[in-house]
Amino acid sequence: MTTLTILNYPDPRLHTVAKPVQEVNNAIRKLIDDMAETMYAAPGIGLAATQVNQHVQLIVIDITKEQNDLLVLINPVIVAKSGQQEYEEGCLSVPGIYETVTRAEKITVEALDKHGKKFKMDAEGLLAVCIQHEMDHLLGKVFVEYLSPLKRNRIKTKMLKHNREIARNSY
Ligand code: QAP
Ligand code: CO
Repeated sequence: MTTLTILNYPDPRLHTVAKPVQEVNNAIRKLIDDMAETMYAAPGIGLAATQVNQHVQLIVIDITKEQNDLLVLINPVIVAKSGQQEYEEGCLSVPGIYETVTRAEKITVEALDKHGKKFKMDAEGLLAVCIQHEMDHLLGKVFVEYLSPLKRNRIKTKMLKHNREIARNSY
């Protein structure tokens, strides 16, 4: 397995719209394994293919503390949603930044699993937040885009400085 490089906001590639997965083949299964390893190593609870510069509709999520319940969503579609909840979100592409975002409380999602088999699931609470956050990545949207322009610009400036530091340290 391989740990992949995660794109950092405001990298313009994070705004790429992902294409549907045509076939769940070995290349996709390898990408799933590498994304899971990358997420677990971070550690994080969710990662979209967009964040590792692979622009296909694929998400991995694991909200368990034990990191032993991987959820793979391929070509996910939200078919029902209800209610509202506020949650303080973070993102592996925006390290060190946590802000409150309002999203649906309950969702129903249809997707393909890692075997290419269609399934349907209900989610609420943190899992519902995480699925919505990761599906936004597939549309090229980062959670900071829900914030006011003032907050977003402060985060952008902070991240550009942070990214320069990283670049300088690896020089
Ligand atoms: C998305 O985020 C999420 O800033 C997944 O320094 C987050 O895994 C959905 C992380 C919260 C719902 C609620 C963030 C790791 C991980 C950081 C993550 C950091 C290190 C974020
Ligand atoms: Co994210």
